[in-house]
Amino acid sequence: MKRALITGVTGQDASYLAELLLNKGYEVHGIVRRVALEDPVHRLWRIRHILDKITLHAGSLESYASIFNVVEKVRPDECYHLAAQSFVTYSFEDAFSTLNTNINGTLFVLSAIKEKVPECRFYYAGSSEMFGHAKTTPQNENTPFYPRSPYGISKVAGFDLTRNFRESYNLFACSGILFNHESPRRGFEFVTRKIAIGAARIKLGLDDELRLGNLEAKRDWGFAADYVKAMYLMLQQDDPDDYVIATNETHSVKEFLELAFACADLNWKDYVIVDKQVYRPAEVYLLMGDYSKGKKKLGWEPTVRFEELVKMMVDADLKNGEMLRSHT
Ligand code: G4F
Repeated sequence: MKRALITGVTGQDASYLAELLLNKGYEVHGIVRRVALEDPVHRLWRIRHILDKITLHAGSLESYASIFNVVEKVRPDECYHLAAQSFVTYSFEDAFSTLNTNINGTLFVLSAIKEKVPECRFYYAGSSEMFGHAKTTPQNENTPFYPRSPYGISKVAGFDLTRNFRESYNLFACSGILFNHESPRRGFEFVTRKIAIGAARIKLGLDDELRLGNLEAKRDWGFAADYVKAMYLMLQQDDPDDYVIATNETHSVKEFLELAFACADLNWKDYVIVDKQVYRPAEVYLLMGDYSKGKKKLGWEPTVRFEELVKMMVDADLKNGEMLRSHT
């Protein structure tokens, strides 16, 4: 039985990845912060349904010792490093902790693997935020990085560390350059979920407005459960490599908004307030990924497109009245 270790196991992607790996017969281990173990109702909701099938270990990306101990104990065949401070807005508010957690955390995981289980295959969660103010569209594996936030900068550093460990120590280390990927399990701070919940709360009479930032920004949005399949496939290849994972479509926040509110039979213009305070100090205006390398080498393709994704998210939140009432 293969053993997988997932950092950031309480997150959206990890919840889908853990399900996928369990279905494939893996023994699944996850690293979580101690605070999450102490508050399972709020912090483990995405993996509640599989808690009896996976093993959780307390650890922190801020402590090499804790990561080292878990890697030594689990001795994984595959490690999926998904943990990060992943909210771009927050990275402007606290660049120090974002850079510290994301860069050192990646270095700690890579170093522990190099020391204890150099044969372990390693996946790094890169991001389309690394392209930032890209000079060309669509972006592929050869597009130069131009990150526009401390988060994007931290992800470029993690990408470089991953490549460096591959080239220096012969680790089987891959980076997925994943474009935005969403689902009904998306965190509440990201724009897609904020819109889906906002539309549902307005529909149920719990709110009468929704405050958003830049509606003109364009993103390539896919379905998270599709994207974790690509992570898995990267670690099953003969050689380690880096891959763009995307849908090759781009849509504005405004398009998402229009469609989401229409799914709830609402007109967004009656409720949405554009608040300049929500704008970022530096915006990424346009992202669209060319996933042809992943399609050719991994045989990967997205199965859920934009309209279906928006509807899936809004429908899920409309059905979840109890959660909506407690959400502020
Ligand atoms: O949903 P977002 O916060 O996602 P963002 O910044 O693109 O980053 C996400 O995707 C990356 C992959 O490319 C990940 F690496 C990263 O960890 C994260 O998952 O914002 C999307 C767009 C931005 O242009 C933002 O300015 O929506 C715009 N926006 C407009 N109003 C808003 C809002 N974003 C948020 N979060 N909240 C708003 O009210």
